[in-house]
Amino acid sequence: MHAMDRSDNSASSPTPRAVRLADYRPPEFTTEAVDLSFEIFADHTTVQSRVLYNRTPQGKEASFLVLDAQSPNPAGRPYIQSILRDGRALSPCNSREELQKECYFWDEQGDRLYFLMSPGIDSVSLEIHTYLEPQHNTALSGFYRSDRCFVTQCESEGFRRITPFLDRPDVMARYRVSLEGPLDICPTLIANGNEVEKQQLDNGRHRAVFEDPWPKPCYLFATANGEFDWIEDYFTTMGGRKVRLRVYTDTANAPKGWHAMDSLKRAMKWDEQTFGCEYDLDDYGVVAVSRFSMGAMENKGLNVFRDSLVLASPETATDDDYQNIIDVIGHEYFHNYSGNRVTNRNWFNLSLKEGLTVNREQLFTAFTTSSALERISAVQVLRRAQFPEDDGPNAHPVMPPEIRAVDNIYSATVYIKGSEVIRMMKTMMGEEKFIEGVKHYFRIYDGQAVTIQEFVHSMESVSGLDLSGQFQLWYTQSGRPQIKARGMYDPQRSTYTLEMEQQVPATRDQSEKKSMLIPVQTALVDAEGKNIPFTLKGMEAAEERVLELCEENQTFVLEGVERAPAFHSLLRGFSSPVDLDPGLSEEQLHEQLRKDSDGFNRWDAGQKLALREMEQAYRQLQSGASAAISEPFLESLRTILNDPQLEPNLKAAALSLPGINELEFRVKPVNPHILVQVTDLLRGSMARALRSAWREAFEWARKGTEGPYEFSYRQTGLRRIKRLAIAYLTEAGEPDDLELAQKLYEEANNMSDRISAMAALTHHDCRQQQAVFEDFYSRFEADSLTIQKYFSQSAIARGPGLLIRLSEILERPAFNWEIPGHVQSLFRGFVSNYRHFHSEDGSGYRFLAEAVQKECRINGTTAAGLVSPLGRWKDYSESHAEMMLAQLKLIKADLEEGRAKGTVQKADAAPVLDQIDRALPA
Ligand code: HT7
Ligand code: ZN
Repeated sequence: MHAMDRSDNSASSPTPRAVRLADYRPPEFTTEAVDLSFEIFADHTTVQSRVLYNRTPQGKEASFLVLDAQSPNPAGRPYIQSILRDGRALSPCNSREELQKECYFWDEQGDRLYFLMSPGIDSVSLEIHTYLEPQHNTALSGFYRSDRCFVTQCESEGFRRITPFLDRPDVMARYRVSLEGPLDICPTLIANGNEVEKQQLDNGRHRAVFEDPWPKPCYLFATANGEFDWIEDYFTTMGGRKVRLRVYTDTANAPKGWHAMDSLKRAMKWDEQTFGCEYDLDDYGVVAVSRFSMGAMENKGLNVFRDSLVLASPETATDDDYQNIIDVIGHEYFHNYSGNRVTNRNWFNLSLKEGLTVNREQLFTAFTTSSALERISAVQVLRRAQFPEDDGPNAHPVMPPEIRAVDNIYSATVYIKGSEVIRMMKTMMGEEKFIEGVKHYFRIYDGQAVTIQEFVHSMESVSGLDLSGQFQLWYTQSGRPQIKARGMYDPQRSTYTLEMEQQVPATRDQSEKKSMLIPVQTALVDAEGKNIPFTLKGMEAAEERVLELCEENQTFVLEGVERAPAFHSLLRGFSSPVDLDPGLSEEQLHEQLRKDSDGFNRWDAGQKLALREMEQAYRQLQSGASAAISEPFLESLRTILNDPQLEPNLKAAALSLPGINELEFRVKPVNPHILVQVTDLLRGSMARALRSAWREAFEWARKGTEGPYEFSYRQTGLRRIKRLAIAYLTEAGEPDDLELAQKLYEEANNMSDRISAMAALTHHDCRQQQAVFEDFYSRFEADSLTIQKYFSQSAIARGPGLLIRLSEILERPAFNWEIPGHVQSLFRGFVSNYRHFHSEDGSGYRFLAEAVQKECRINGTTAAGLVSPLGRWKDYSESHAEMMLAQLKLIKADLEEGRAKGTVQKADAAPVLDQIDRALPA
């Protein structure tokens, strides 16, 4: 977001203007070394930065040195206290035109700080003193207070809120950081790199100095200071370096960090063995804090995490929490190469580090669970989080061509679809070449800030593939191809002709689309579930091949097909992020569900059948007819549930229904009331028809998990079955079943079972529900992390009176609007609750809009994460659409007024207004 003119971002236009990738220019000035001194006090912190800036060849003509500078203080003392230029104090002036060598101009609306640089002056040394109020920095960007510690979050543009600087990832420097603070409230002082000095001072203060030998962009700078507990362990790298590992927590929770510690050691080993990546410092710190806007941050050698992604004990964390910790600890660790050693040149290329790191994380997850389960879970997330982006106002390519609010590019498209694009490369070149390509990329671009092009070139150079032309569209074209297939067997010729058609629908950001290169992993399967070998264009016979669909209509003739396939199995393992109509009959899909040798496609056949049932029911109800779920579909589910061979995690996945957005996509404009009826119908039918099977499954899973809690693949799978079973058993609200759920809660020795019971009971207004929820609240009221589960389980309740109940929860002392996890757990649960969020009187929309307005005055990143469901108003039937749109307009008007009055910070309003402006009619 730099080297591009933002001078027309004024107070009268609170919505930021776009900056464009096409306008990117390399920096005109740079620096090699940054010297920072923090002086921490209970109610404020001062920072002194000393930097020598040098002209670059691109800055030959530049008349100004322009630094990024944004005040983090909502009110109170000025951010910039004083500036010395080459040792001489400067005074402020009022415009760029007035600038002299002896003064500086701070354009506070544009967040830029100007210095005059006459021709012939090629370097300047600046010493800048800033004043910070971390306890008031609720945006949690820059240097802020989280409970008993002071911590930083600099990605993507937080460093400018600590000190004015060239806050862009292509300026990389070495950091020396001095930290001084009071021993009582900051007994621990840490920053990236190695501690090189430590000393006790007078007045109960102490000081520590850190040097990071690795040049880094400022978004990777971190410091954490406060009252920490920690656990410690060591990892010896493949090169023999002994690395001290520490997990810091800001409460008395240190023992809950051991699962994170184990996960870290596994990730370090795995990255050495898989990609040859060896850790490169003597220390690695993971700091868990309660206040954090996103999941975690990969600062060099000093990661900062939201507490939920570090702390775990059987009593407070579910199996999903345990798995998330493995995944995110891995993700942040893998950034040490994909992001830190090789970083992105600008934020348009964010997917360079995030897509690749998600991809590496997914490989690690598969290693810690199973390939089939990992793939199913990844595609569930893609379909539920990324596909709606394609279909809505936030549609953008993996490499966005413009950015209005940088917070909004941390999207499912950049992260998850970015990973899918890399996965397609792997599918086409094979695993061995893929690993070689990634290693080559790390080696060639080590220490540099590069673009997606450089990654793609690395993959081309090892594989010989041409990824430059049509394949490149995966980075520049938004949206998702729709594929239709048709297969015909010719027994005379022993050929199977596959006709495929692709169409890329227009998205809100791009109307014209080109055909894409789509790798379709293909097999032909016989009635026994065996792959039938085939040849293609004279190549050797194979049981499975990647067909490259490039044209709008393309025919593939598979030869040497010795027997008639029962069905074709396309897009195996979900080889491309597309929508596929495989052109199979219902019977064939049932057969595929039972027999496909590809675990992913077996699962997906079930999803396709479920969607057909749901769509059919929707259309029937829409036309005023009654609807029912078909017996063959329920029979298939029964077979799955009773299958003693099926691994429990995969069984649970096969019994899980597609996300509601997948149905929405097919029936737009959506009547949410009918959607609720469809989901009620499906759940009710599955509960009734499979009742005895659910009972047996519950008992079987209960027995299989008796004894002490174990976070193992098997046990996790069994608890997933237990969770589904208790939900379906209690569906009708029969007293005996509600008792069973209460018993599950009361006898549980782990949080997963407790949550399963709560998720089942939350919908029923009964004494069992009251007992369980009251017990949970009183146990965890004072535990800011665990109580979030109470908020989310309360918010998903289907019964009446929900808004009164949630409003009452929002008033309780346990709920804190300043903790993003609190806000997200309650409101994310609420927007998934269609009955109430889309209630006919619009009260659900109002409830959310009021929360967005409130949160925008606290933390804009969190507020922006809440607003997107309203932004999809166009997808809904007229009366709902109007009410949603009205709320968007109200939020916008309120924020503009807040900006004008100074009650809403510009940085907080920007990501919300950006989302609203995209969503409003042109
Ligand atoms: N790279 C990290 C991004 C991140 C972030 C961005 C904006 C605002 C707050 C943030 N906290 C962390 C997360 C990651 O590892 O992908
Ligand atoms: Zn990341």
